[in-house]
Amino acid sequence: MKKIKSLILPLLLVSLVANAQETPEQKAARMQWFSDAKLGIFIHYGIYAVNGIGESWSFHNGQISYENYMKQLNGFTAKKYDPVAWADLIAESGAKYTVITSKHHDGVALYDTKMSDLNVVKKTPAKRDLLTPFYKAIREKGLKAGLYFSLLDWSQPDYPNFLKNKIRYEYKNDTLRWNKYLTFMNGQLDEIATRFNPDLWWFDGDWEFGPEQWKAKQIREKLLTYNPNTIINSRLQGYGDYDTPENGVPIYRPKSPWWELCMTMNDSWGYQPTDKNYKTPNQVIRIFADCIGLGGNLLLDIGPKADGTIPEEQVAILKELGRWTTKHSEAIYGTVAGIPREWYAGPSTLSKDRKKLYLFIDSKPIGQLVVKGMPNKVVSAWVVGKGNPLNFNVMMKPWWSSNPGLLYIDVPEDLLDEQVTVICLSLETPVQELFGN
Ligand code: H79
Repeated sequence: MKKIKSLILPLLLVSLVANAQETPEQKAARMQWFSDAKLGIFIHYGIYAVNGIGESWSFHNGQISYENYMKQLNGFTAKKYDPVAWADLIAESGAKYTVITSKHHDGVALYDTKMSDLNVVKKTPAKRDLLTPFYKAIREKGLKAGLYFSLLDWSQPDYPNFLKNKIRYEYKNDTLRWNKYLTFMNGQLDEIATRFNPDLWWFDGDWEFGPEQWKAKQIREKLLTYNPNTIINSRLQGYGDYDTPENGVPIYRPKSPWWELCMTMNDSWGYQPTDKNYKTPNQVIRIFADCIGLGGNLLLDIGPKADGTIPEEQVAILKELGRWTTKHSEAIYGTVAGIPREWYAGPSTLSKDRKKLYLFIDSKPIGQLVVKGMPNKVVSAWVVGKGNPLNFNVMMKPWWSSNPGLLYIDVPEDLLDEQVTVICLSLETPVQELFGN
């Protein structure tokens, strides 16, 4: 008994400390890398790439039978999978973190889970754990590593839901069986936490049950006990750290100070060769500017092929994004949300000391740029990534008026970027925090 007590007590203490209510300052410190990172790359890699069909949803919604969906296991080779090349490309894009599917709703784990045979090591010709070498490569690059994990598992025999019109059992009629599922799921969470120690947990599929059923609070406490610095997305029934709008660009600033838009490059999360509806690099970059201008991050998705190669359209977008983020890095990383659109009709960011204002010019200007209503005096202006000084003048500011007037800035056409030009205004005083950023 004494022995057991001596084991349990330290564990209890550690968990109490980890779960003690965080102060806002402590939370801000935990979230700091995420706030500064701005760009992440999401990876949906799974057996759905074999036929190039919808990830998990295709069988759930009856577009393909479960049996035929699972036949894709036999074609998942990962033959040309090169995690170092993936990490290089992700770093080149300017992303500071990545989130990869450890297991989608179809239940196929990308690592050698001991909780079930349904994993790429046991059930596919890939025959190996694909996550470990990727995590190694990502961390060697100094990037943060996140993991996507589906709470729901439509393949697990003890999970109540299966197909859209076919359930295994009614949850409330068999809580014993549900608890078996929770044991299984928590077993996988324990494996992932101890094996990979993610910097970020990206949950999905929480909508099928409520916080009490998932025991969401306990999940959160457990993950923070494993790693007090980890970050959890919002899809844990109210127990996450930041908001995750999906495929919808916010127009107004979201309420949460931390948020991340997850977005597909075409209309698919996984590899679907028939889906050629790709956003152009220009569209992606402008959406990215919109996100960071509103204080958020962009988690941009790629869907590798079953052999592990990344489709060329996706590579092209990442490379052009990389050119642009490298050139404009000072306007991106470590910044905060910019000034309101009433002041400047485009996205903008501010340096942390709020004395450098970055204006994103996301279409070709006719005449001068104009900033209206900003009381801070401009000391100098230049083109980011080039350094050319810019002329500017203030009009309509009578000496007796408190109206800041109109600030006009010349932006010569030959200085424009092919995608989005960024100019920096160095200010005499910091922009006031009027908008909660
Ligand atoms: O992994 C990708 C998608 O497979 C997965 N999340 C991204 C990152 C995803 N797809 N859809 N969803 C998540 C949300 C789905 C919501 C719905 Fe519903 C499920 C719409 C209809 C069924 C929830 C339940 C909302 C309405 C009912």
